[in-house]
Amino acid sequence: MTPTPTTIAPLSWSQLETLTDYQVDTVNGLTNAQACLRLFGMSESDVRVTLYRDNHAWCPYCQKVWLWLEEKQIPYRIKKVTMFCYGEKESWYKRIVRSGMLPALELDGRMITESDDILLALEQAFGALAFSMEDPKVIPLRRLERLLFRAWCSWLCYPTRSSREEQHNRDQFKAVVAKVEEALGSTPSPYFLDGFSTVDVIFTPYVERMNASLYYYKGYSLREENPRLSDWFEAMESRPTYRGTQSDFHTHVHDLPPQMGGCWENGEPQMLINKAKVDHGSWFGLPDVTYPEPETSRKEALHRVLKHRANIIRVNPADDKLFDEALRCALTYLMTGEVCTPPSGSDVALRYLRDRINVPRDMSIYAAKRLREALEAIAAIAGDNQSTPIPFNHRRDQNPANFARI
Ligand SMILES: N[C@@H](CCC(=O)N[C@@H](CS)C(=O)NCC(=O)O)C(=O)O
Repeated sequence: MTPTPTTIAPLSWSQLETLTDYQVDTVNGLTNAQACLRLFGMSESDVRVTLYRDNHAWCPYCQKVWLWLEEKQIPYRIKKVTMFCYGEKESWYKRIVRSGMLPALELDGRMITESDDILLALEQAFGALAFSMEDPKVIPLRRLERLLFRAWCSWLCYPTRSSREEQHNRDQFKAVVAKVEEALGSTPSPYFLDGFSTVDVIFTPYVERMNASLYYYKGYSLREENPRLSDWFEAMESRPTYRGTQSDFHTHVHDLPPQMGGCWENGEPQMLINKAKVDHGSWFGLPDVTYPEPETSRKEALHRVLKHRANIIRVNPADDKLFDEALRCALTYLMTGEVCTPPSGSDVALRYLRDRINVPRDMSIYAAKRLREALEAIAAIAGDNQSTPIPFNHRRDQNPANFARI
């Protein structure tokens, strides 16, 4: 709903600064995407590990290793690298990993690539995460995860010539999901084995991406249609480690196409409804998150925008002065609920930013929802023009070179 505009002036940047005291201890606090060093209360001399992961905190194989390290509380450094579809790969990284592939991990000076090999090496050095990757209980579940991955790709990433083919791919995927439901139901815990373990870490990245992409491109809600997976997601969301790595629907559905070589919409009525919700809101109530919203979400969103505001304004296609004022209108609304009229023509600029908030790279899931909501509410006063579409073959509109490496 469009709020009724008033004539109040937007707050100044210095007034906005007084409205947030949001702070996180990136080094010793909860799991977060901004950290470059994680110590868990230990000292820097205890660090034996460096994780090389993508700048966007999006790469699924990186998320697997990241989550494992956070769960085991292994002190580590993080070095962030650009993925090909976002910009130029850093030459220093290509010198250590020629393919440029992520993740990579340095353990006691030894470089390791391939996420499974990384987890095996970490297990050897620090012990297993409840069960070893090679435990006879774990191996069939690892195979099941790959089976699910392949069924998902077959449905999502190839165009179909008929509705029969589409139905066939959907049925194939759902048949594997039934096996996952059975595996989850075979223990009393909501996790795959008796308690949380490495198996849950292995399933997390792609099940999260499946939930988002099938909702948006196929009108199928993995999390809502499968009771065991629903309980599993809820159990995962009870863990601050997972919450810190968790992305949202908007980020995933627009990051996946260049990575996967395309994602294909089926055009069905439910799909069209879901797509409109993810792209245009309301972002609350989407099945990408179910834990309650933290009280700090608005303050977090404001804090993150303030920190990067010069670059946010610079990369926006609109005139800097116009966007500066429009952005302050949106932030004033975010923090006070007061509605100010944005400059005319700023609808496109506000929606450009709305469509480029990346979770968890920029902020956590609820902070992003609040910020998108405020940007859209103020944009709607200025007009109904949409921003330049998000590219499908690359995401160089998100080139990290435009932002400080923090
Ligand atoms: N089998 C590898 C796969 C890793 C992988 O595919 N990484 C992708 C990102 S998800 C990558 O680094 N691509 C190069 C790039 O995008 O820059 C593993 O398990 O680590």
